[in-house]
Amino acid sequence: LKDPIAVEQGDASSIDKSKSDAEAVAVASRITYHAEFTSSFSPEGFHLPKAYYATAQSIRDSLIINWNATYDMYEKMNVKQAYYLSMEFLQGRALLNAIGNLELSGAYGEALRKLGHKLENVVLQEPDAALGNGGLGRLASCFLDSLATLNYPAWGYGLRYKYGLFKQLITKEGQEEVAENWLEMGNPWEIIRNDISYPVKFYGKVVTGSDGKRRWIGGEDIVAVAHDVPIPGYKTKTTINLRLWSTKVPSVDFDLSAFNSGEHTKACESQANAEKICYILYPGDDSLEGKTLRLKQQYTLCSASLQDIIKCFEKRSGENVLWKEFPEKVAVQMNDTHPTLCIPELMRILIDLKGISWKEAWDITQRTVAYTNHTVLPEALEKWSLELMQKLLPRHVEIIEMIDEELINGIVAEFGKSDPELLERKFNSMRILENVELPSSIADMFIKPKEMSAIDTSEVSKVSDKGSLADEEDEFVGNTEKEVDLPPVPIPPKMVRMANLCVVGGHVVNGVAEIHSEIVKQDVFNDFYKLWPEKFQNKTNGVTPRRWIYYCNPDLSKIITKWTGGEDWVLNTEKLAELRKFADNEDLQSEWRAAKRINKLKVVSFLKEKTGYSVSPDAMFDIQVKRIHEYKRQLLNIFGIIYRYKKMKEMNAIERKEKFTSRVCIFGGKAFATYAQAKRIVKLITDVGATVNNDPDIGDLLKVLFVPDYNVSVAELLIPATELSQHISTAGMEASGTSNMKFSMNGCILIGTLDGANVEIREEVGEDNFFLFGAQAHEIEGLRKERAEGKFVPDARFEEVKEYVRSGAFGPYNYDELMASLEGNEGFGRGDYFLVGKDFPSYIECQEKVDEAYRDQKRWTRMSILNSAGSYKFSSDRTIHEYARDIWNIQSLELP
Ligand code: GL9
Repeated sequence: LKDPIAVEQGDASSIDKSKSDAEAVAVASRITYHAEFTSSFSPEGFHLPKAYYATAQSIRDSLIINWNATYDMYEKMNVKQAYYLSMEFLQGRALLNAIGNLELSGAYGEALRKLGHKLENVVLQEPDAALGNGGLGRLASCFLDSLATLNYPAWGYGLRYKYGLFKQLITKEGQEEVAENWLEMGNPWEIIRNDISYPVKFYGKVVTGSDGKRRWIGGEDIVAVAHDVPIPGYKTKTTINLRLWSTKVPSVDFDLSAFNSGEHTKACESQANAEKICYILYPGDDSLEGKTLRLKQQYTLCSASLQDIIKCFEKRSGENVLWKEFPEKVAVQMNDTHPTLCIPELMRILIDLKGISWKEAWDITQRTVAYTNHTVLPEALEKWSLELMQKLLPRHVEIIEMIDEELINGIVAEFGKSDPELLERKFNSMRILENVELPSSIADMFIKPKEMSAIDTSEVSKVSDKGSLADEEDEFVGNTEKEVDLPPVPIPPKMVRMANLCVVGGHVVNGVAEIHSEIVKQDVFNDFYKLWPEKFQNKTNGVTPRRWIYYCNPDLSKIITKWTGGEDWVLNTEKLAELRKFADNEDLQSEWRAAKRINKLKVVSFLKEKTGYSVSPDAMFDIQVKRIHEYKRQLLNIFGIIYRYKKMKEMNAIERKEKFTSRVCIFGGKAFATYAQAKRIVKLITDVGATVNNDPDIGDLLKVLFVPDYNVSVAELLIPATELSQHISTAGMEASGTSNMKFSMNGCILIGTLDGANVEIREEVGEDNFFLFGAQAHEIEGLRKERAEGKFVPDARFEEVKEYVRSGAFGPYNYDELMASLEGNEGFGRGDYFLVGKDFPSYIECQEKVDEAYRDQKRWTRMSILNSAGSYKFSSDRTIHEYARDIWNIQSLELP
């Protein structure tokens, strides 16, 4: 394989060359091996899809070697490991990342060239792994990258959804959803571990055995099977595991006799029932069936992962398993409340299956698990119907009831019994069970003598023993019928508050940006915070600089490497700060602008392909990409655009050009399929685009585009090309945001409110390099009140925009319901809960400042450089170091 002449001559560069040639030849032969023997394509040809699968499989071989070595070492050294449990992992594509992390880009590029393909085309064949929805899922994936890169012993655990997040089509009607069959052609990254599977039970009942122990028996059994995805670190051998569960029935469950007697569908029913658990992420939950399925998903994740973690702990412990040492070997992180069932599940396994006392099990559980809160939106703080949970997970409900009772006793012990009103307030905010009677010893304190005689308490407890809401309602109506004067009062449903269970059961609760963590302490969980202040922490989010600068923006990366004196910034982002010295340097500035232009040109062709519209690369690229949600206020953005358009129309051509800089306004993001208001916002954006983009008066001065099917790969393309990036949520509502970090790293300037991580980004990049507007978090409550009392007078410009939309300027669609959300409280009215009207004037005034800054390209480039330079704090490496040190207590350990 070596060139003998070059070796003989001993010329260093030819030796290098022959070495890399040899490497490329070796890689090519591995690729052709997989193309022939392991790819699932017919033998003829070596087309792009086949090239992708064979290339991925060849690199997977290298990953498997490193991955085995990684976990062998962890097992031998018996180190503490962190387990990150998440319903979502938004991995995106893996090929370029894997090749780059193994430092094989040159060899793979050359090998594929020899085989007739370009690496950059091959990587585009990979479908995005979209097992997530938004920031929370992408954060989990960034964390895995940092964990591997920093050599922390860790695992990711999730579900292997058969269909990824839906594919979004933009049609004349607005958003339409179609299933994303990402596994259709097979997934070259995963390895099915048929030998690693665990039983998971639903329904059934709990009985007390002859030994006095509670046993959960009967019900429906399924099996969770492990699918492993190797996650390589950057420039390290450490390769960690993302273990995803799929579900099936135990093989004995196939009803052979039904099948043979012709009842084919019936025979396959239980299989379909088990498999559907892992069909999609967040199945619609309006129906009871939908709710049940979601709860089954959550329990499957928790149960299978914990059984796996425990089995591994037992194996490492050998003969002598010391359960109290479990928290010294295992840290479980619950990514939001979706994996809350880890708490009762760990308790159940320890008590019922391992014979540990309640007290010790509770101590172990609390020291093992920790909880990250990702949102303060009340509708997102999960609650489950107690009735449903009781049916599906009867033993877990017993355990939750015990935890709730201990909590009640703890609260009474803390505050005494002298002030029942105070106690009642505490119970209302802190109890895990909502609308559930207090234990009688405590309940007596709250029932005044008159009520005592009116309510037959024995009756109430009998009703709840039946555990059926329907029964209860009947019973209640029966009771009230005696009270002729009183209309029947509906009984509020009994619920389990998952976030409260997380706070009680975990040893740490963390928010994801400083302002958010403060809100968590001062507002959402204030009573808990006052009781256990030491539990609460902040861990400001971060994103991996590998995917989000180095791989997605190669032109900018080269410039950063040149001006900071090496590639070490990819691992030590603090180095980015060195760019500050050169912010005004003309050479850097012109290189910087040239890189941005190359990225913009790529987006110009992408937009043409995806939307049919041609845009000018000379216009400012102004982008808002994120899930569509009222609190994120895409509506404020499009209202600003409509206002701009209207003003343009009122001017003559010369005035227009003088007053406004050209902009390409790009939107992207998915609306949850059942979120009607968000879908109307998508429709409005596309309607405005259709009018503005075809208006000959406007030309290149303004274009409005909605990029369909926003996902990780689209983000990798758009972010490097962006100049202005919008993060304009109602203050206090965006927990952190993570795309704001990605944009800032790539030299985009943010326009935003003081919300989430914007606050810290602005601090780091400097006030002059951030376009700030809008009300602040502490003002929001007062403003809403003012609005509700009719004291708020909206700005005339805001009213003008609403009128313009209503006038039909953007087509015949009826926007009444969308507009009503900005008004009153009747009908569809939501009283402008998200304060679009309030922030509108300061938003459009701020946008004028943006125009002015952009006209001065030197100033703009300086701002852009200072954004990249100031973004180093937002590497997920920093975040992961903090989790490792402050929450998990794990040590970095590199393979020799
Ligand atoms: C989110 C927050 O809304 C974001 O502000 C935050 O950056 C991320 C990660 O911490 O978490 N919380 C949340 O529920 N989602 C977030 O993005 N939702 C989805 O990902 C769907």
